[in-house]
This record gives sequence, C-alpha cells and structure tokens, in this order.
Amino acid sequence: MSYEQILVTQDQGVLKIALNQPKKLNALSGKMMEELREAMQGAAGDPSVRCILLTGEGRGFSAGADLTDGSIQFVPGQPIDYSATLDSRYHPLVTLMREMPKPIVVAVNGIAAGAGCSIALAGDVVMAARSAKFIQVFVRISLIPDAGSTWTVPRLIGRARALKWMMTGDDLPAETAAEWGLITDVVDDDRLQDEAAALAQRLAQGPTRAYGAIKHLVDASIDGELAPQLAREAKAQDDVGNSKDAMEGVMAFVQKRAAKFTGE
Ligand code: T3D
Repeated sequence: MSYEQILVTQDQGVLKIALNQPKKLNALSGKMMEELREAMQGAAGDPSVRCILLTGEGRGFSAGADLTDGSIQFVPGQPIDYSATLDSRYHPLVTLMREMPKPIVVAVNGIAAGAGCSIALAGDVVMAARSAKFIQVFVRISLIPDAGSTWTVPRLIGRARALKWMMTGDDLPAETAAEWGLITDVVDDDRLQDEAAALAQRLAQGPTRAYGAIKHLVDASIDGELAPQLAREAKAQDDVGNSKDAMEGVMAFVQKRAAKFTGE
C-alpha cells in the first residue's frame, strides 16, 4: 500500500508508521488522518503485525491539526462544525489505538502539540527524545484540548497538573513529562529510533494475545470497581491462558528453554 503523507514499513512483526509532512512539523491534514487510520485498521486485522511503532519524520512528531488545509475556516455567519471533523478524523483513530489488541509503541521525536500530543498519548508505551516537548497548544488559539486529551491526561498526571498544563498551554519538556508519568522513557535524541525499535521488536516476539488482554484490562480498571474487574480478569485468563502461547510458555518453563511465542 502506498501513502502520500505517512511512511509505512514492516520489519518482522513490527509495523512502523512515520508521519511524513516534516515541513509542517507533521501537522495532521485530512489526508494524513485518513491514511493513518487506514494503516492502523490494516494493522489491527493483520496477524503478521504484532506490534506498531508510531513516530514522525523530521524535527517534530506532530504540530496538531493542520491549520492550513482548509478545515478551520472562519466565514461570518457560518459556524465551524468542529464535531464533524473530530468525529470523522480523530475519534475513530484514537478509539482504534486504545482498542488495538496489540501494543503500540510511540517514539516522540520532537514537538507533540495539540491533537498530535493527544495521538501520541493514545499509545501504550510512549518514549520521547530528550529534546522533545509536549504542548497542550489548543488554548493558544482559544480551543479546548481534544482528540482524547481531557480523558487521557488527567488519568496519567492528575487533575492539578492537567489543569495547569492545559490552561497555560506551556511547553512540557520530555524529562518533566516522564517525571510526571505522562510518558515512560526519555532517550538521547540519537538513540530514540533504535531504542523504540528494539522495544517494539521485543514486544512483537512476545505473547501478544496476552498483551492485548492486559491493555484492555488496565483501561477497564481505571474507572471501574474491583468486583467487575475481577470477573473481567478471570474471563480474560480463560481466554489467554488457553492459547497456544500459554501452552508454549508453560512447556518452555518446564523444559528449561526460552519460549517461542507466535501470538496464537
Ligand atoms: O477542526 C479541527 O481540526 C479541530 C481539531 C483541533 C485539534 C488541534 O490540534 S488544534 C491545535 C492546532 N495546532 C496548533 O495550534 C499548533 C500550531 N503550531 C505552533 O504553534 C508552532 O508551530 C509549534 C509551537 C508547534 C512549533 O513552533 P516552532 O517555532 O518550532 O515551528 P514553526 O516555525 O512555528 O513551524 C514550522 C513550520 O510548520 C512553519 O511553516 P513555515 O513557516 O516554515 O512554512 C509552520 O507554519 C508549520 N506549522 C506548524 N504547525 C502547523 C503548521 N502548519 C500547519 N498546521 C500546523 N498546525
């Protein structure tokens, strides 16, 4: 499949998607969002893809919505239908990422602003280059954080930090983001792509069916109560624990050898 605004490559079980409009810091045009969604949807249904690595080309990860592609146009007397754009471009992608039954590693190579920040944070393991910055840039143009940020961010860093960061729209350096728990790792700029690829390869060789269930259970637990969560865990264990990978994992332990997982 060839795309215009993203680069997609596969190395063994890892599908790498790179946002590719570097002159605009990978601003999210309608075309890019369409391509991104198509690539993610394809990855979800392709058993040869066992982990996704999302990153950006050039000095930015993404500067958020493309403010020059014509989707935000102020015409007197004509309200802008933001909901329609959010519903068609952003919500399906963020939902797809959260529900993806395989891990998504995000390598934030530079600025992640606005909806670009929301998309980065919709990943499962978010690593950033030391020089990267996260910006809830929305208020700088008098918008509110969207594409899932008001849901994701307070869950990761708490209400107080979320509100101050979102209201000021200040840059958040990668190291502070890691300190606050917004992301997991900060890596020297020249090591980011190698380290993210190594983690993605490691996850791709693991019991990916178990990873899918872990992701679903962790997300379900955040707002839920203990009793239904225990029932969800038991149901998932019945499923994952009866997989070929589980049988292989136990056999490998007993036979004192490394397990070879296939995702089945
Ligand atoms: O309907 C809907 O779509 C609603 C959804 C909204 C979701 C959102 O994401 S709203 C937020 C939209 N994004 C922004 O407001 C950010 C705009 N960009 C900036 O504030 C700055 O570019 C940054 C702080 C991100 C980075 O600053 P800096 O100084 O490092 O770079 P720069 O020089 O401003 O940008 C480099 C180039 O990228 C520049 O083009 P040029 O002058 O070299 O030809 C700039 O215009 C372009 N660029 C940056 N951001 C965008 C963009 N082009 C289009 N859209 C952008 N968002």
